[in-house]
Amino acid sequence: MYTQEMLDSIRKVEATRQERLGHEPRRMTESEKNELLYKYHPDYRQDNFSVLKIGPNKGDKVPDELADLLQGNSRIKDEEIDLSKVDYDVDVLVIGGGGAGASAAIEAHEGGANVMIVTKLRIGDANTMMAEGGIQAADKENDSPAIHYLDALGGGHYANKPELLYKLVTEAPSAIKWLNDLGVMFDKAPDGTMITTHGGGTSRKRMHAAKDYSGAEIMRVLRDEVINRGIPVIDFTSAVELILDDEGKAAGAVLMNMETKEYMVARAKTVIIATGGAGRLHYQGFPTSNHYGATADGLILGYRAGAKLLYADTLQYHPTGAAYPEQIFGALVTEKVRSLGAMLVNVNGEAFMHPLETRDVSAASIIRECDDRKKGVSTPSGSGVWLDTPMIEIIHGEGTIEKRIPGMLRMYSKYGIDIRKVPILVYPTLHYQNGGLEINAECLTTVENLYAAGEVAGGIHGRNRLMGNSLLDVIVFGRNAGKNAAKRCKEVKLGRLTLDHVSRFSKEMEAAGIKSSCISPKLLPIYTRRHDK
Ligand code: MEZ
Repeated sequence: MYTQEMLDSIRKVEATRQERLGHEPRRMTESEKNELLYKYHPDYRQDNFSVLKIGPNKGDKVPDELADLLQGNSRIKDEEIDLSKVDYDVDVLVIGGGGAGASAAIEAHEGGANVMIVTKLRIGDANTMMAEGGIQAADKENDSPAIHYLDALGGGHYANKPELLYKLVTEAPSAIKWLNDLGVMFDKAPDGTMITTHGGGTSRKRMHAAKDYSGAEIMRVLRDEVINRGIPVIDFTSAVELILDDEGKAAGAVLMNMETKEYMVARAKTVIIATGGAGRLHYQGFPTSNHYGATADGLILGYRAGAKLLYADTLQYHPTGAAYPEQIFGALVTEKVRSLGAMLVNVNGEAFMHPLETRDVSAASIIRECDDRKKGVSTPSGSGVWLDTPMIEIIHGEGTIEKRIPGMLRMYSKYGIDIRKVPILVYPTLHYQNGGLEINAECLTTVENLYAAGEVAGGIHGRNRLMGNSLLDVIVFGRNAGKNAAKRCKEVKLGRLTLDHVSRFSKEMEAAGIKSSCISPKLLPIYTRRHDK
C-alpha cells in the first residue's frame, strides 16, 4: 500500500528505532513552546480570522467561516412562524443527541422534569461517538483532582475558567462511577481495577478507556439509558432558532424537520444547547476527525439570542490525523497510540519532539517539521510524519495493539497496512472547538434559562484541551445542565413567546452594512463539487 518513497523512509525509521527506544527527546520549555505555537499553530494565522461587527462579541475575532455563520441570515422570517401553535410543550428542551445532551436529559428526567431531546440526525450521531482514547479522572491513589486541575490549567495556557475547571476535575471520579454503574465496559485488570494510561500533558496515568472506542461505548450506554427511561427523542429534526419570552428568557426553539423542511414550535421552560463542535466547517481547509453534524449550530442559535461566546478563536488540531491513505484522510488516530509509546519521527527516522507534549504543541511541531523544515513524507494531499506504531509491541509485548487499540489495527488493515509491523503517516486534523458559549458553574449561558453543555460550551479547557477531558466534560457538565435546568423549570413562569431577537439581529446586520448570502445555522456540511450542484 505504501509508495516506494514511503518504503525507503520506513527503512530509515526502522534503522533508528532501537536507539530511540531508550532516548525520548526532552520536553520543550515554556518559551520554546510559545515560540513554536506563535509561528506554526493555525490559531495564530491572523489572516484566517475576522472581527465580529455585531452581537455580544462585537470586536472579537473568530475564524472566517464562523464569522460568516454568526453574521449570517436566519432560515426563518419571524412572521412565517405561528408561535401560538405549539407542537411540543416541555419543561426542559435538550438540543443535541450526543453525550452531553443524553447526560443532560437523563439527569433532567431524574429530577422529575418533562424533558425532550431534539436532534438533527439520530441520538448518538455525535462527536462523543467518535472519541477513541479515553476519559480522564483522578481516581487512583497516586493522583488527585488538584493534580488533574494543574495539568489541565497548564495545558489550557492558564486561561481555563477556574470554577469550571474545578467542577470538571472534582466531579470526574463520580462521573466515572456513574458511567461504570450504568454499564460502560471500561478496561479493567483481572482484579477489577481500572487500567489507566497517560495522555499528552498529563502527569499521572488517569485515562480510563474502553479499548480505542471509549466514546462509542459511553454513547451506547447513555443512549440505552435515554431509551429505557422513555425520554422522547425527536430525531432528524433540527433547532433553527431559539424562542425567547417577552422578558428575553429562553423559552423554546423553532424546529425544522430535516426531510420535509416543515417548521414546528417547541415551548420549554428551560433550554439546554448541547449541539457539539464545528469540525465540519473545515477551518483553514483542514480535514476533520469530527462527526458529520459538527457545524457550530449551537453557537449560532445562542449568539443570535444574545449569548456571549468565550475563546471562539481557539481550535484544537489533533496532531495525529491520518495523512495516508487518502480514503481515511483526516480520520482520528487516537492519542492513545502515543500514550502506548509510539514516537513521532520524520522522513529520516529522527524523533523531533517528546511524544507526549500537549496537542497544540504537538500539532505545531508536526506542521513545522513538514511545512518549514521539509522533513515530512510526501502524500497525495501534502505530507505527514511517521507515528512509529511497531514500538508499542516492542515496549508492551506482542498482542498489545490488538488488545488496546483494535480500532486502529482494523482501520489500517482495510488498506493493507499492518500497524504492528509498519509505522503510519499522520498530520494534524481539525478535532475540537476549545471555546464556545460562555457558561457559569451551573452551565447557564448569559441568557436566562438557556444552558449549554459539552463541546458547544467554552471556558472549561482554556485555550487548549487535554486528551480525555472532553468525554469527561460532556458527562460532568451534561449532568449538571440537566439537574440545574430541571430544578430551575419549577420556578419558571413563561411569558409571551417571541422571535423579536431574530429580526433585531437582522436589523443590526443591516445597520452594520453586513450583506450576507449565508444562511445559518448550517445544519449539514456540503461536499458536492460546484459542477454537481
Ligand atoms: O479527548 C479526545 O479528544 C480523545 C480521547 C481523542 C483521542 O485521541 O482518542
